[in-house]
Amino acid sequence: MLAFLSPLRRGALSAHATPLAVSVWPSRWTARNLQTASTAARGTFASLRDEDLQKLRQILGAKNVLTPQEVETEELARYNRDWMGKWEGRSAAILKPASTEEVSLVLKYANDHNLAVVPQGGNTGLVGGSVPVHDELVLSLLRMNAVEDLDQRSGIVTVQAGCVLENLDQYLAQHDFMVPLDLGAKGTCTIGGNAATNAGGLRYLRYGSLRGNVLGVEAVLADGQVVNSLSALRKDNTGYGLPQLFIGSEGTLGVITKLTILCPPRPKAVNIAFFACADFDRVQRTFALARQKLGEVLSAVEFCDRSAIDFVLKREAGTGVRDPLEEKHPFYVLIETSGSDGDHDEQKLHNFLEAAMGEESTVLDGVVAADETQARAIWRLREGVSDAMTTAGYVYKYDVSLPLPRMYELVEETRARLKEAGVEDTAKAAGYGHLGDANLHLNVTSLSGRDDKVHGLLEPWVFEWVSQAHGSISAEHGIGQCKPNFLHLSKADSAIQLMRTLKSALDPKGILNPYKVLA
Ligand code: FAD
Ligand code: 2HG
Ligand code: ZN
Repeated sequence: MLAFLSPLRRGALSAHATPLAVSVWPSRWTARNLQTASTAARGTFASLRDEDLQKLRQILGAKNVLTPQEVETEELARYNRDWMGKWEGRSAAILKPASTEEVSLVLKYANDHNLAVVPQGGNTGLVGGSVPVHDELVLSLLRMNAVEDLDQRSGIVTVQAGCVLENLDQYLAQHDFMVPLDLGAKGTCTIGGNAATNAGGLRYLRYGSLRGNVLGVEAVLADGQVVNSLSALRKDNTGYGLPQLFIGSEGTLGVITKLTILCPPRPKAVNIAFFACADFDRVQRTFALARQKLGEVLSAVEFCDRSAIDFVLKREAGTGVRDPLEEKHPFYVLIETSGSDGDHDEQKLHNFLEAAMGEESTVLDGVVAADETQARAIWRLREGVSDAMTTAGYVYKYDVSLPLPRMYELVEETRARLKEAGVEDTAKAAGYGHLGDANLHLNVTSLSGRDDKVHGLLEPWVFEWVSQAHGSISAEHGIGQCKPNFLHLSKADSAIQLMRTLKSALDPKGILNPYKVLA
């Protein structure tokens, strides 16, 4: 960590940072918050019968099959309700396999008997993809959580799908490697869920997409067939790239049971800095300058507006997380560098700061973390926004890619729209996200709970706005049950048609995660 960086102040952050991971299951669910049921009518799937239950218990062992009749409501809710408390299904049974073979037997049985199944990892998804819409069986991968192998030379790890991201990262840390992915839900989400959603996260700028880092996938198809595409090779052009089929497919094409991932060496020197900017133009210029001056050591560039920070400060009041800067500012940029040589990285950061605060004048104020506690507290300001805006009321979340210069326009226009409709006092909009990837998270929290008027103001307007700006209506969270009706705004009809062809080839009866992605 940097010891001192003139002319920035340092050390203003609390020494009592809270842990980063969203590892505690939230208890904020109320019926008031639940979304009206999905518009998708129940498919012509069979309903679970006693003899099905008996067979599933034979396969998995009695205690690994939970039914509503036998389990506490709250225990069941963990599988039936999404993390935000927006969508809730009524699963006929929760199934907990411990091996690929058990997944295969369960799916074969479900397919033969026309029972619909929702694959589930940590259930932290933000588009309702991980919970049943009606009475689908939930197939929880959480018991399949072992790290099977790590090649210490190449950094290629073989891991079961239900391994929690943070646990995998901690395992790799013991061997000086890291997962090329980090996100606020790391304490709960699973690596299989991450691959199934092609999660982006906080280090995408440096390490790129899981589509590049996942080398191989073992998956079970709807009919129980196990597809072994578990390559541990960096280069392999033997025909179609089958692992890619499953990455980002949100559980609709197969159940991922194992993965091989290329992991980078853990950086020895990490620096975190937090800057204030006067406007979004300067935010962009700070990013451009960071790329220029920090080059290969730049590992994350995130941003938040003041409204987002206010939500975090309110939520974290009393935990020790506080505003590290003396004055309030309209925008904040978080910059992380990671490298192998601390002196070299510090020099680069110093050069960047001189330019940003001197000749280029892109930042107004800032701090550089002096130790790991301060670094965590700075990260908390950014990672805490999602949770803070979710717990403050009923949240409408939009996760979009846009051309960088237009990214914040959407937030401004949203605010203007809410104001014009006279709801700006109760519907609060904030913009934050992965600046380095031009990925905006627009969150609108209705402080008084679910509000159909606000919903009507936001949708389809936001999606259409993004489409007209040549952006994507889902940068990283996926489509789930939330956005199938808007998919056409970001995908050509011909592409959607090919997706349907793939779906019916791999899952002809449509038992895997019905009502999701393709409606
Ligand atoms: P789940 O939520 O259980 O499932 C997600 C989808 O994947 C579902 O469609 C499910 O059917 C499918 N699925 C799960 N496991 C499997 C499997 N083994 N095989 C096949 N399909 C499967 N996302 C980002 O991209 N970037 C972020 O920065 C980010 N930050 C977040 C911060 C917070 C606080 C929260 C709550 C969420 C965040 N997310 C983020 C969203 C979420 O964490 C990711 O989508 C994550 O990858 C989901 O993993 P999971 O194990 O919880 O999957
Ligand atoms: C993040 O980057 C996550 O913090 C969550 O992707 C974003 O909750 C959201 O809208
Ligand atoms: Zn994100």
